[in-house]
Amino acid sequence: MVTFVDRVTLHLRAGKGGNGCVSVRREKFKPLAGPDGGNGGGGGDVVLIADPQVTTLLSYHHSPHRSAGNGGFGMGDHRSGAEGEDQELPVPLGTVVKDPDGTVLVDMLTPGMRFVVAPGGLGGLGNASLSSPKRKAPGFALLGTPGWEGDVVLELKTVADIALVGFPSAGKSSLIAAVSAARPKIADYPFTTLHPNLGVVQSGDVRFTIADVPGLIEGASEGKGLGLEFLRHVERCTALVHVLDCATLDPGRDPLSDLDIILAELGAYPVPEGQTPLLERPQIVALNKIDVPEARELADFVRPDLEARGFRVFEISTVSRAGLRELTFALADVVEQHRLATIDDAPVERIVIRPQGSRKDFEVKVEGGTYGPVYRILGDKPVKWVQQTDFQNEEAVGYLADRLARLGVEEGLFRAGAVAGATVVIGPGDGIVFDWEPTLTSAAELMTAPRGTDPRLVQNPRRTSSERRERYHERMDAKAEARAELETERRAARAAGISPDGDSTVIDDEDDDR
Ligand SMILES: Nc1nc2c(ncn2[C@@H]2O[C@H](COP(=O)(O)OP(=O)(O)OP(=O)(O)O)[C@@H](O)[C@H]2O)c(=O)[nH]1
Ligand SMILES: [Mg+2]
Repeated sequence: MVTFVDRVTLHLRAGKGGNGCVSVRREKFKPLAGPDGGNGGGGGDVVLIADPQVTTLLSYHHSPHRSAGNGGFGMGDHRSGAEGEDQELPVPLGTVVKDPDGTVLVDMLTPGMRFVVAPGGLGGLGNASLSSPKRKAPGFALLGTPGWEGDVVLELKTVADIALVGFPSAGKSSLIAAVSAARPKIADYPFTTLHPNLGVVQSGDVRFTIADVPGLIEGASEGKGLGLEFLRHVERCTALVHVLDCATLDPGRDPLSDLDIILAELGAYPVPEGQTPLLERPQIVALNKIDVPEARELADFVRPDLEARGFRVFEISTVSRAGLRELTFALADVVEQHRLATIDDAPVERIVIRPQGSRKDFEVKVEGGTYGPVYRILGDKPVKWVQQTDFQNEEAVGYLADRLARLGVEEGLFRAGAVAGATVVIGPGDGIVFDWEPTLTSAAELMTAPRGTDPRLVQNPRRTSSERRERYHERMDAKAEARAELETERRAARAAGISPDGDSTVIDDEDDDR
């Protein structure tokens, strides 16, 4: 089985950002001279670069896992962590980058064009950067966030002005070899060409590119032969050349019926939206192999028919080079015309940025769970902030609560109907789960507490005065109840004529009340 390397799936991992540092400066007579923890370095990006020197995706086929370097940790004395090293991946011109769902992310058309396909994570801020007039010595730093991780699909679409189409062994590769410096494989068995060849033709002062595609046969649109898969390489061509074999000895084949079959197959090829269908582009017929006498006769015979159908017809031989000059001049003309016509609406470089999620900062989604509703907070910022939080450090958790509150998450939860104790999840999937405690909103800056702690997270063992009052009332009610019970018992005993021997407690109790 032959492997075609014009489509690969890359597994990418950008670098993780380095963690920020918690450090306090010490001086001889000033042991706590302010925070000096440096920031973590950013994670390296994975960058695609359109490189004219690269012609295949072969290297990515062999090693599809690529990753960029992690950022270094921040250090004391305001030293920042090192930036993670970028991973630069050169790709051929005409590479289309898609996400696994098939959405086009970018078209690498201009030489030198760079596209950050997997952005690195952010470095975490150190406690020096986190300090503010209100929070003079933070006892925490932010963690670095993970870099982008996922798959993208690279698809190579050869960018050629002219595409050669035709049956296997019609002489397409021979024609490229005859008019350009390209040296594709040529042989007299079908399907010699397994992936497109590209040649550059200089005709007068016009320079254009010409590509062949593997031979087409009847039923190619249903996958026969090599199928129509390779036609995506000619999607962007200006014009098509039908190379017709006039010297074939196959019974039942002649240039006219060959052309009809190819036309039917090309008509079945769906071009991407916004592009001209293949059959509506300029088409030229090249009757090949006229160095063979019978072929020349046949060519002369079918020529009027083809011209009557509106095709420009050239009789050529790639062996004797007959008719090649005329053909290349005609092709140069078509390309030139097309270039002049499209000069105004030159393709604007369109870079589709990776979908950024929702436009709003965050959204609250209510989901049903086994133990009541789950409130899911989705949004780039909250998810990023959670990634930056060191959950071992209460002060850092308090800082997260403040940031969420400032973004309006508390309010959003209220509006979604959340009550205290509700289950809240931040981020997609399992995310970070916690029980909602609305009191966390109050500003941390107003409280004083040792570094690394946040008083709002400490469970206070002392009862509040309202709690104490409640307890007192409860006790009093219970007492009154017990007294009423004893009273009824005593009455019952008296009525039954039993001497009130064991009544001392009741008497005591009455004494107490007086
Ligand atoms: N006599 C003669 N033979 C030719 C001419 N052009 C090509 N051939 C022969 O035809 C055969 C097929 O040529 P290729 O150029 O490989 O044909 P192709 O269209 O690229 O074929 P596939 O790649 O299989 O689709 C080879 O044996 C060539 O030598 C020509 O002008 N005259
Ligand atoms: Mg070929």
